[in-house]
Order: sequence, then structure tokens, then C-alpha cells
Amino acid sequence: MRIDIITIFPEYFGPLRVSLIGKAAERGDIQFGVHDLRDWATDVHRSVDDSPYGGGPGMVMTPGPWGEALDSVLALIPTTNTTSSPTNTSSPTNTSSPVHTSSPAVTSGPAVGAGGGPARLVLPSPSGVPFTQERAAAYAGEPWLIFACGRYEGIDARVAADARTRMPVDEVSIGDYVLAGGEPAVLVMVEAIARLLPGVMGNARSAADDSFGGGAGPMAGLLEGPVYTRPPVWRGQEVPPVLLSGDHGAIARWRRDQALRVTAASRPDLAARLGPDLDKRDREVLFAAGFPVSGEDVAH
Ligand code: JEW
Repeated sequence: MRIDIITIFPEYFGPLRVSLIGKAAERGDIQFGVHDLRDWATDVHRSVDDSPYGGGPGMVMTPGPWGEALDSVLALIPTTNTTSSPTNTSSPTNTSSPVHTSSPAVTSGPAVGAGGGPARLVLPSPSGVPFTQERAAAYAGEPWLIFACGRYEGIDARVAADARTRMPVDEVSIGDYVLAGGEPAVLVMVEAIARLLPGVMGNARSAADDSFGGGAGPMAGLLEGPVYTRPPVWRGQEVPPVLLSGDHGAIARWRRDQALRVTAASRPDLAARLGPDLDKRDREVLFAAGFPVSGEDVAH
């Protein structure tokens, strides 16, 4: 998968060289291009913002540099030929070579930008659709994502409108709080996406076991409960004995009980959607946790 990021703070993406994502990039499982929007500014001050039409506080990112930046990044890579991989391997912290001056080894693809090309543009925004585990999994199946990081009061709306004429564009929110810009949202999304790519996680674990794991699996729709490792007693606290019992059925039931309790306490909205596949024991656990359980009365 290729990921391009356009930002006025390329140094913000140094963390992409660290840990499992950094290793995946070294292996070539993810190809990152981080691009400084100011490289497409045209004035001596490299301006990318101006006052909002209609008045109001703050500044708005001007469309000019964004249009040129997206044109250049789109011209970078794949054609419809899926056997040739992108050759621009600029590291996340390599901000010295903007893509529009990349070497001739970089292929340009006439199919890209003609509508239905392989790139998807993701625009972090407090007004976007929610970024969920489901959306992360869908993005993990894409060949090429371009993230555009706004700042100030956002990006002139014509940039997204223009981009939509040639590629899918998603405005996405990572949560109901207001950031100063899209950069931290992109780090969050890239981490959630990258860990779903084959071979990126240290030891292969089932995504179905994760909190927010999809429809499959016995723990679907539940948050994960507590976890323990050695030593068996620490500062007077014992590991729950069932986990040392070797009784895998009892362990699975205990973990489900804990997941139900945590979900009811932290996320009653999720617990309320658990519905029909709850067994009698599940309903007893939720009821004991003080959670309203529909259907038959589980109190004795
Ligand atoms: C977020 C990108 C770019 C995402 C989530 N836009 C905007 C905006 C901003 C402040 C006030 C009002 C609108 C700042 N801002 C961003 C914020 C993403 C930008 C500029 C963002 N929260 N905040 N989930």
C-alpha cells in the first residue's frame, strides 16, 4: 500500500519511522511520501492561507497550492498496471525532495486523475464521517491513500469539490473534539490502518479478537477486558486464578464476563446494541453490572 501525506508540518510525521510502521516501511510493505504543501506555494513568503470570505475569525487554506500539490502527487504513481509498484520511496522525514521534482524513475499514470483511478483522498475534518474500525479495515484494502492535512479554519471547500471530479474523497473525523489541524488525525488513522496490513503486526493476531472486532467471533461488539502476565502476585494483587487454571472453557467464559462488564461500564451505547445473541449468563452479568437488559427478567 502507498500512503501520501500533504502537510505544512512534514516533521510531524517522524513517528512513522518508529516501531511496527517504521519496520513495515523499511520492508516496503507501506510506501510513504510526505510532502510539504509550501513547496507548491507561489509567492516569496510561501503563503498557503488567506482571510475567510464572508468574514469571521482566523484564516482559510487557499485552493491554489492544494490543487497543484494534489495534481503532482496524483501524477506520481500507479497506472492501472497493478504489477508495478510505486518507486517513490521518500521517507517520512525526507522533506527535501518534493514529489514534483522526483526522479524520472517515478512512473506517471495517465489513468490516475481520469476518474476511477486507484487513489483515495482522505481529508481529516471535525465535520467528517466517523473514523471507525470498519473504515480502517476498508482503507487497509486500498492500494493508495492520500491524506491532506488542513490547518487554521480548514481548506477552501473548492479543493475537495475539484478532487471529487477525479477520485473518491472522504472527509473523516477521528472524534468529537476540535484539533488544531489534520496531522494528529492522520497519524491516528495511519496507525489503525497499518496494523491491519498483512505482516505489519509483530505476531499475527486475529483482528476479530480486537475491541471493535467485526461481526465474526464470540467477542464481537464487546470491548476487551483486563489482561495479566507474570508475576502471579504483584504488590499483593493476585492474577485471577481462573487464568492459571488451564480450563480453557472457564477462561473463555470469564473473559466474556469481563468484556460484558467493561462494555456496560465504559460504553453503554455499545452494550445497548448487543441484542439477541446474548445467552442467559450474558444477561445475568449485564444485569448484575446494573445495565438494563431487555427481554425476560433475569433477576431471581
Ligand atoms: C480537524 C483538520 C484543519 C478532526 C477532528 N477544519 C477545521 C476546523 C478547525 C478548527 C475549528 C473549526 C474547524 C481546525 N482544523 C482541523 C481540525 C481536522 C483540521 C483545521 C479535526 N477534530 N478536529 N476529529
